[in-house]
Amino acid sequence: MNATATAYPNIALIKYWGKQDENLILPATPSLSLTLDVFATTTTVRLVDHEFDTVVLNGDETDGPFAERVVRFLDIVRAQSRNSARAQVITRNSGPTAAGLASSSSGFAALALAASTAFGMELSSKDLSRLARRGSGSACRSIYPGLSSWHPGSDETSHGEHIASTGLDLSMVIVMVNAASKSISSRTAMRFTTETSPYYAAWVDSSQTDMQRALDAIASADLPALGLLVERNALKMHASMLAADPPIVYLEPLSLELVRFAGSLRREGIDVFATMDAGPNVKLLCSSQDAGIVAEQISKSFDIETIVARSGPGVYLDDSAVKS
Ligand code: 2P0
Repeated sequence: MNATATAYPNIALIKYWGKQDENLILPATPSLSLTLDVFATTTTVRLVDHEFDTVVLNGDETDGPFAERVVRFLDIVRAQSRNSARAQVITRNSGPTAAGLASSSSGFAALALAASTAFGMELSSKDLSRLARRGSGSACRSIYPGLSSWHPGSDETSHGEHIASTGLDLSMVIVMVNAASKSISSRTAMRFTTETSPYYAAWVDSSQTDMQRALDAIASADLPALGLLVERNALKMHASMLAADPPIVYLEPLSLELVRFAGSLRREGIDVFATMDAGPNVKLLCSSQDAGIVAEQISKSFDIETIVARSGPGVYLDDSAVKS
């Protein structure tokens, strides 16, 4: 069978940074994210009569670390489906790859749905999320539209969950500080932080409280309360990385300038809050109503590209491309 699936990246509001189990990809902390409506990944999986899997990323056949991760993921799908066929995987990111813009979340969510379907499985959202988690932890949240959470637990219980929408209509203004691929993968950086940062235990500890407070702020549709938690949670994650050995410095001077700029917009009455992932790019969380003003204010003060992202859909099959 062939199957094609599309998924969108999610950006964490409360971050996943650190694992309890590297092999099963079980997180040390709870996390919360917004799936976006930009930078989709579309992936086709085709079962083939060959001895090897092949991987085509953005038009080029590849056999580097990304392809190795895809093959390891296909091994999990083969074991679950009891089907030993090899596959051709053709995947395309419409946004930058590995630039801290969550390409692995959309990538492994799309691959989980395309591969499980091509290998003959029909998984529930929960089981699809558990499978996507094995490819990349954050991918388990891109199964769902809009807001979703992910809790630590066992292989059975650790999966994404959709959070019903409340009165909040959230957007993110993505500020492209640098679209180049990161110099150190988030997986390796996470491991260095876990193993060497003296602040890691404090990070894990405070994540529990941040998560509960963020869920409460969402339930009461309180954007300022949510936003302040989001900004501080990101800075705490980066503080834990900065203290690792070797230090992990994803942020650039402009990233920090943009954090300050969000603060100055707040003083002018706009509810906008910065968050940064494993890269220098800054995402500004705000209401959808304010997203245009925020993007305009950035363009006036900085010579830099912005992209307005709204709440996006969960992973879906492109039925027209599914063939027996
Ligand atoms: C997140 N990030 O919650 C956090 C915040 C980056 C910073 O999830 O090792 O690519 O494949 O499970 O999912 C990036 O890590 O790591 C990430 P693996 P992943 O979105």
